Amino acid sequence: MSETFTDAPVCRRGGATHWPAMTRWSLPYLSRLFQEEQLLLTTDLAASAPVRKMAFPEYCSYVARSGVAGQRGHSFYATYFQPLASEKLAGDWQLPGYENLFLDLPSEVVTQYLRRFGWLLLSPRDGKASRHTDLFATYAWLAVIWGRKHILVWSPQDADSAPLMECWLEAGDLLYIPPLYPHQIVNVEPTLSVTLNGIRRHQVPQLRAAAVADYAGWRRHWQLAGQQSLVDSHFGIAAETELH
Ligand SMILES: O=C(O)CCC(=O)C(=O)O
Repeated sequence: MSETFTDAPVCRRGGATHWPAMTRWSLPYLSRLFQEEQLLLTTDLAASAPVRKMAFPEYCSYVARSGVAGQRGHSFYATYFQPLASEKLAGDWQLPGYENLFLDLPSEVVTQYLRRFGWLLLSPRDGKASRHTDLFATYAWLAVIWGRKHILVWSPQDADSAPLMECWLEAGDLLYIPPLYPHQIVNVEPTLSVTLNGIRRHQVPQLRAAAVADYAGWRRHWQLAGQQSLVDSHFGIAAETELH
């Protein structure tokens, strides 16, 4: 299903409540599933480099402890935990139906896309992403599985003014953030969410410009996945970079 919607931030209350993840993805369940995983932790998902490593089960206990009354100062946040392409989670979550041209790529590239543009975000209370815009001028959707987030979104044209949107996102809620809209997120409770970046047809020129402007970053992103030339041709980036 493809959904028409304007390029403005939109919160869809209860948009993900039907996902099996809502009842399945408890901390003990995920801890068992990813017990071999090592996470890189940062103190600000949007701004700081990783500061330490932690085994996934240990991080789950850390997240749980942060929710206990009187416990403060749990600010480590796991970066780049990207299991959306994982068979272990398949069927538990759904694409919300926003138009997304990455999904028109061949299936092996779509798998790499889900790995590189999809995140399972597991945050302790107070885990944060300071104000930022998302990579390569992509939009993002974000669904909360459990917990609560405080979110501010600014208009790109008016980024120095008051936020355009303030909302508290709760279990089952789904948020759409358009490309280049600055946003800031604080997890006010231990929170599990899923986010995926995508691109709509009319946004492709913005993606192309951003990818050409940071071609080294774009290349790193897709070279690791071994799919760079295919993705470049799909979005007309190959033609642009030949000109520059
Ligand atoms: O939800 C969060 O905690 C941060 C997510 C975010 O801002 C992003 O993935 O760009």
